[in-house]
Amino acid sequence: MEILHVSAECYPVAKVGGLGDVVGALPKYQQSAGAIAKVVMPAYNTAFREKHSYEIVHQGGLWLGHDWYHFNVWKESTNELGFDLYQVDIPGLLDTPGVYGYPNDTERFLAFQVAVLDWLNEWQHQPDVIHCHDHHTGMIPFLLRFGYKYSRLKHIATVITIHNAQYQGQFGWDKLYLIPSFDLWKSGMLDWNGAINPLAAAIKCAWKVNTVSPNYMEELFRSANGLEGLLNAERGKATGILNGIDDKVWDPATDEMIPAKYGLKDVTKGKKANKEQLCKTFELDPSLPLFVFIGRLVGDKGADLLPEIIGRSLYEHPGELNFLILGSGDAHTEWRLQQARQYAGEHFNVFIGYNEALSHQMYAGADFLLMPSRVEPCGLNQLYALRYGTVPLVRVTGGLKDTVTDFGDPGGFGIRFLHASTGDVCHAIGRALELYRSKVKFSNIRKTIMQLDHSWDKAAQSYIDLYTSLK
Ligand code: NHF
Repeated sequence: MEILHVSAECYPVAKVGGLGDVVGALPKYQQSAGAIAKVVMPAYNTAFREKHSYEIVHQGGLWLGHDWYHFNVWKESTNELGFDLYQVDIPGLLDTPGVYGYPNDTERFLAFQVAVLDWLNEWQHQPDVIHCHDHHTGMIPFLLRFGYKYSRLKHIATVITIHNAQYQGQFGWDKLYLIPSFDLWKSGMLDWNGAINPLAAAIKCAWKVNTVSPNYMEELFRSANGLEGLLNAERGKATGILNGIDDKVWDPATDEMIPAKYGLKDVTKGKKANKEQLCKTFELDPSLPLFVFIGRLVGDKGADLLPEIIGRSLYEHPGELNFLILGSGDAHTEWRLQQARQYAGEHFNVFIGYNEALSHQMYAGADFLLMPSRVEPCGLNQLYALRYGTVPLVRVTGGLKDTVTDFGDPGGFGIRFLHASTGDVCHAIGRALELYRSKVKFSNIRKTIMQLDHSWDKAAQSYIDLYTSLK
């Protein structure tokens, strides 16, 4: 079985969020499970591009409305990712330093998808399954089904994975002329609530629809930013498969990015050494429990609550805990956190930006991870935290509900709360402090969580089973 993943992100080539981690890991594990898995993505102008060599495997051209673009498909030569990586280079459109956020994103990703299909149309080597990820690749199932140019490819099964239904890529009907190669009477398949909606088109046209945790799929049936009616209509082909993590990149015993590596047997000692390093760098008190938040500082993740949570917790538990935050996003939240530094003195610090090595050090050195997410389709951070013996405090939503139990329940290990509110999070922090004080219980929980298996092995097989059911 041969699978081609089509995605806007793939770690380590280009990553904005969890989508990049998934597409950088899943194909490796699918290969280990006996399938052939490849990835095709845009060729952005990134550091990765500079450092690697490529061979051109295809050259073509496409019309985007009235504009003609040349494109090349490159194959990365060293194959160091553990799978074949193809990149679509469209000079003047895709060769941007960043992934998203450009005024012509609609045009950029439409051109990317058309280039992928034009290439596949002429390639001898066609996959059995095209696995699309999120709305940036959502036009592919539509074009494969209805694009008259692509009749050679119609037999290829398509799967769309929804990583976050908040983003659907809608654009106006005035841009219909940008979409090539289909009869206008099929345009109803593109429509949802009066706009062209690539995610809706994918849900309508893909052979299977899935999302990244079973509970998030249940939530989507109830409310999916306007797509719930459609998802319910397509219920028969919808499923949820829990993401895994790359347990080779995220391995506390071998992680090159953390100062003191620790094995599964020696949680406490290794944790202490990492925490001391981290607290030294960020001028925090290493004798206190350390709570961290890692990720995008946006409303979906509940990051706007952080300044208040920190202020209130430090007031309620003076001199009893530290906070450290890593991330970037909403400018106002960034500014409020930087301001909070002034009143929280030695008990709080923040690093605004993206810093991969620091994120590893924080999982390794922290005692608790905060995830007050309003929306969390799967969440990978809680899984990284578990692997590094850091206890997650999570809102019971999406994949967080599927992966974190509460230490108050028999056999439970994390801390769960109901609402993305300061009150709920602060209450959870109070419970965390109690747990921290019960030294033996806390240490046992750490040992337990480090041994949970969240690798991709299981999910990779579930995806292969899903593809097999399509034959
Ligand atoms: O884990 C990868 C990620 C999810 O919850 C995460 C999210 C975006 O919001 O599937 O995609």
